[in-house]
Parts: sequence; C-alpha cells; structure tokens
Amino acid sequence: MTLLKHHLCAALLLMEFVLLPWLLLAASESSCTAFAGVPGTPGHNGSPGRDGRDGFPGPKGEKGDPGVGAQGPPGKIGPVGVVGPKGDKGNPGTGVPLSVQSASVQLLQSDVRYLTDRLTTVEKVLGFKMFRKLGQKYYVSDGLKRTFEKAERFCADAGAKIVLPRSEDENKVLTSFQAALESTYVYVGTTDRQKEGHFVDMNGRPLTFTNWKENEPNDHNGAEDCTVIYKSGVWNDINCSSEWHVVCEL
Ligand code: MFU
Ligand code: CA
Ligand code: CA
Repeated sequence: MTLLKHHLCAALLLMEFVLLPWLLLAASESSCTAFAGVPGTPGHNGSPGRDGRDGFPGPKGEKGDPGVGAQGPPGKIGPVGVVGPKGDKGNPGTGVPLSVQSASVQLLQSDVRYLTDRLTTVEKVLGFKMFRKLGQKYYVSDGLKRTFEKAERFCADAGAKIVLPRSEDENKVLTSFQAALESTYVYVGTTDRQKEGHFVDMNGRPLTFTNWKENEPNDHNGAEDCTVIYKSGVWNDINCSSEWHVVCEL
C-alpha cells in the first residue's frame, strides 16, 4: 500500500505541469513523501536594473552679455505746426498791353533784319583778299586788273558796285587802298557814256562829289568815257577798255 501510494505521488508530480488544475488539487489533498533532487545548472544573469534617479541641479550659470538688437523703426510724425503769418503783398505785374507787345516784336524783327543784312555783308567781305571799312561801307578787292566792263560784272557778282567816293573821307580811304594795291589807277564808278562830258554814277544820277585832276576830264582823243583815280587821289577820265585794279563797295 505504501509503495502504491509512493508511485501515485510520483505520477502526480510528473503530471503536475501537464494535467488539469483539478488533478493538481486532488494530489495536494493527499500526503506525499518528498525526495531530494539533483542540483540544477546556475541561471542566466538578470537584465540590467532601472536607470538611477536624476542628479541634483548644477550651480547657477554666469550672467549673459547685453543684447545687440537692431535699431527700432522711426517714431510717428509729429503734430502739425501752427499756421505761419500772412505773406507780403505781391509786386506790380510786368504785363504790357498787347499793342505794346506787338510793337516790341516788330522792333525786334526789324533789328533781326538789320543784323542779318550786316552779317551777310560781313561774310561777303571776308571772301576778299583785301578790304577796308569806313562808316557803314566796306571796300573790297581781289587785287586783279580788269576792263571797266569786266569790273562792273565782278562787283555786281559780289552784290556790290564799282567804288565811287562821295566825300573827301571816302576818297582818302580809296587812296590808301590804292597804295596797298601798288596800283597806278583804280577804276571809279562814273562815266559819260550816255552823254559826252556829263558824268553820272552807275544809276545814271549826277555826282554830288568829284575830285578831278586839273584839266580833266578831257576826253583825250575823244575816247575817254570811264574814270580812274590816281595814287594822289585825283580823278582822270580814260578809255574804258584799259585794264586797271578794281575796288568794289558794299
Ligand atoms: C592825259 C590824260 C589822259 C591820258 C593821257 C596819257 O591826257 O587826260 O587820260 O592819261 O594823259 C593828256
Ligand atoms: Ca568822254
Ligand atoms: Ca583824261
């Protein structure tokens, strides 16, 4: 009986981990004798323990450097100032009546015409090799000799006329010009071609100034209808086909 009970306990112990809980309960209600077992192999190392608690707070840090923030935006515009004092009374106007203005414009136009004419004349003068000025007149020459007819054409082409002194002063200027030309004679713009012995200017008008040499004009050989001026400034009638220096007046 005792052996049977022993076998039953061993069987119960064997099935302890595989039989249903009620079998385990039935075994524990009986009394079984224990046997000392063989010592097992040592277990594996356990898993690491939990992390320790946080340390105490460190000492307080040093004070930080001052901030370097950018300059802020400009402030709002100030309030409107008080109204200034009343200005002084204006000066009288400079306007002129339209009629006066129109007259001024006409004067200016007249000045422009005059200056334009003078400039045109001066530019013509500058085209000549030699020139003299007396008053409003310019005397010009290219230094060449021509017959009276060609002299007329030469001066006309320059918008001028063969020189004709109308005063003592003009006669003197022509004389000095003649010296510069190293000329014996210079043609003067007067003839008696229309009426023998009756000298007129190139427009057919009678002369207001003359400076004839003594006994001139003499119509020498009945063939002298043109006029020249000597170096001394006196005049002589002479034939028109001879070539002499030419001076034109502008
Ligand atoms: C005089 C002048 C003539 C010419 C002649 C040679 O006549 O009047 O014009 O020069 O001499 C005598
Ligand atoms: Ca004559
Ligand atoms: Ca003569």
